[in-house]
Amino acid sequence: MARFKGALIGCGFFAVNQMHGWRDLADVEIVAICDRDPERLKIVGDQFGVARRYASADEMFSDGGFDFVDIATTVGSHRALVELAARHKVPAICQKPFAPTLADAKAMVAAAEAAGIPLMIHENFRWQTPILAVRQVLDSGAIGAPFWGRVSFRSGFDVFSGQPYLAKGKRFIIEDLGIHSLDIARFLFGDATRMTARTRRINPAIAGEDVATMLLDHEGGVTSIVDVSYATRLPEEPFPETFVEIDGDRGTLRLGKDYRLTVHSPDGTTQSTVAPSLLPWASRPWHNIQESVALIQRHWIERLAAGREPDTSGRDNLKTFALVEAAYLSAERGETVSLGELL
Ligand code: NAD
Ligand code: 89V
Repeated sequence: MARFKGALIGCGFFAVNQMHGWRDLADVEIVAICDRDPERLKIVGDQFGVARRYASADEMFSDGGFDFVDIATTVGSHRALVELAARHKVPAICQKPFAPTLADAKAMVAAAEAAGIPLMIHENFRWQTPILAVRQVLDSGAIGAPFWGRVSFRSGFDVFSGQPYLAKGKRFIIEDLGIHSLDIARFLFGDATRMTARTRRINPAIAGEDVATMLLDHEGGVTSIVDVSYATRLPEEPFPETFVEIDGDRGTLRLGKDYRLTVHSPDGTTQSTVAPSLLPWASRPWHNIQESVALIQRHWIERLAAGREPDTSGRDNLKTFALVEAAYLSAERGETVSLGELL
């Protein structure tokens, strides 16, 4: 029998990856699923053989019988569902983006803390194999102390066909994708203190910004650039690869196309490929993201078993989400925003 029984709310486009990830974990069984759309409930329930199916999260929680809940709905429902989990004292994972506003996100963290339940934000990009490889180089000291970095995601990939809601929101790329890149910047360079951002909308068919350029000051003295675009047409489409450049006081690191990692220092220059594995259920080009879903879910179970806070807990992710808010504020005002004003 599985040691951890889980429930999942939101059986949409991305949840299928999460269901695959759970199925691969020997200690876990998803015993109940919920979606207000009967078609999605049937598709996912049939594909993964889940008998308990609910149109209402309230009813699912009232019936209970699970040790954690995985919330895979879009942002508008995150606060209500995390608060529902907290009322039932059920540990919760919530997809990014955390919440519609920072005030909502803070309320969610407070609700989880008051209920004494762990809350993890499904911020999976820092769990990508190439990003973990970059972090390993930094930790090894090979390039010395970093003083400058760039986290870059520039693409012309049509994300709107799979996720049509992305074309409709007033906020787009920073809230949806930049949030991952900002979290990677925190993961590699530490927490940020100040943000300066500029945004553009190039695609006239969408409501939000599809280009953002952000300058961050980090606590340890690193200056970083986080730049994201869905309006960039390149000869070879890199979706969904994140490129990273880091200059340290001993050398440099570059993560480029096709997961090529170059590390240069007085010890020499090494080149390697730090590609993700193609899991049996994954498909290119999404496999990098899909593998990171499996890895973050394994991390959740390990920390749940150990009674320890996950790395991307709600408390931690407030600092990533504050960077999103700061970027929008900075772009709107044309000013630098101090994170201290928000947290
Ligand atoms: P989607 O619209 O395809 O799926 C969401 C599902 O949730 C829908 O089937 C909808 O009916 C259901 N739902 C919404 N509110 C509900 C409620 N209150 N009760 C029950 N069911 C409800 O969306 P998606 O593309 O799967 O995205 C879901 C979330 O995953 C978003 O927050 C998105 O940003 C995130 N996402 C994360 C990654 C990642 O790499 N971490 C990638 C893609 C999407
Ligand atoms: O990862 C995500 O959150 C996705 C995508 C890569 C398409 O931006 O929404």
